[in-house]
Amino acid sequence: MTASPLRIDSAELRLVRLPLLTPFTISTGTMHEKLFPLLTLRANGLEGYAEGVMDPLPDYLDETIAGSMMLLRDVLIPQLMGRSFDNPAAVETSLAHWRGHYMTKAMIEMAFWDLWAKSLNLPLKTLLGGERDAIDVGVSLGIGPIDNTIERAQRHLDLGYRRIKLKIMPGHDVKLLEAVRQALPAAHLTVDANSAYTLADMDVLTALDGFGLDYIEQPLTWDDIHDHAVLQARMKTPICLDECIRTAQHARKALESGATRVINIKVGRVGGYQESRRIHDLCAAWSFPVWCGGMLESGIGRAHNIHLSTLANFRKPGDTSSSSRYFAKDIVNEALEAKDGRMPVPTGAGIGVTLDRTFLDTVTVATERFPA
Ligand code: OSB
Ligand code: MG
Repeated sequence: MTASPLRIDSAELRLVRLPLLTPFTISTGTMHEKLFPLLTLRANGLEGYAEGVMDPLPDYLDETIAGSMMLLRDVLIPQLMGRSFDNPAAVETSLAHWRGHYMTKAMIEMAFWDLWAKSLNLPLKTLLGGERDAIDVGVSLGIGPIDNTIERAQRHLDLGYRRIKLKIMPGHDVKLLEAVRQALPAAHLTVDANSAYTLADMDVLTALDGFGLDYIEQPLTWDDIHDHAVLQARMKTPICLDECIRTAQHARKALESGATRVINIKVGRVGGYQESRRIHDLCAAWSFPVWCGGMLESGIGRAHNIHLSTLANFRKPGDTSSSSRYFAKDIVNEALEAKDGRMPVPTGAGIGVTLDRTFLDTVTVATERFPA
């Protein structure tokens, strides 16, 4: 395949607000709506799309929507205008000078991959080296009353979802798991604490070993790999890192120190597909699996997550469940719906989904165009 360079001639940055069908509660707080920046890059009459996974406030990780949009508007997008890139690696190199801001840089890298795949008239998964036509998915269930959580877990297992992830926090952990495990003895269960515990909670954390969990996701502080290594040495259940892993270097240190045995890769969290593939390959070399997490994305981010999940070492079900679980209406025309716990990979060029522009306009809070 021979690709010609793509010259970025214009861009659009929107802030989009989609109401959530049900509020989503994790240890750090409750989300009532999905607010996100949506980036369009244009070249050769084609458009590439990506959405940002940062929250309004720095409560999951340290990036924010306001900070991200400032950086995109004032620095990153103006630097792209009129420039030609041979491939995604050249885009990544052009962003390498800037420290941190992995979610913000991911938006540009991901939108370029979509554009590049469209210019070659290929599905993104093909360019990434993915094989599958559908991916295994589970669901992530927010914090709620125990009875209601069991009912939701049962309903999603009945729909065929391959694994149930329960959000936990201090005071909402061992009792929850006793009840859920009793009701669902054979289910693939995991928990995600979003950094709510410390090593002072060792008794509660080691008690989680008794519930046959596939793994325990990000129990400790968001940027503390070392303490996860201390904890893993005391637990049988594999630790899965999410927040701690922003780069392949973080992944290497976590693997070498014994802090993790499975990694949740979110392409929007780690700066894009190239860093995602490095983390994926590194885990494969250690014979540890990865899986694809989610951030309640719209159809744009959801389609990106699906393509990433086609790589071979995504060996555990991801969080990319049906769009209709989150939104009454999505901003893409194509349905992204799982059947029997399998999410089909969109087959069109690029990410394979198109914007419903009429609906998108009704949920757009602000739009900026480049050049202005
Ligand atoms: O830790 O994986 C997480 C949602 C918001 C913030 C953090 C996380 C999540 C989820 C939801 O678990 C996954 C999804 O359904 O998209
Ligand atoms: Mg998580």
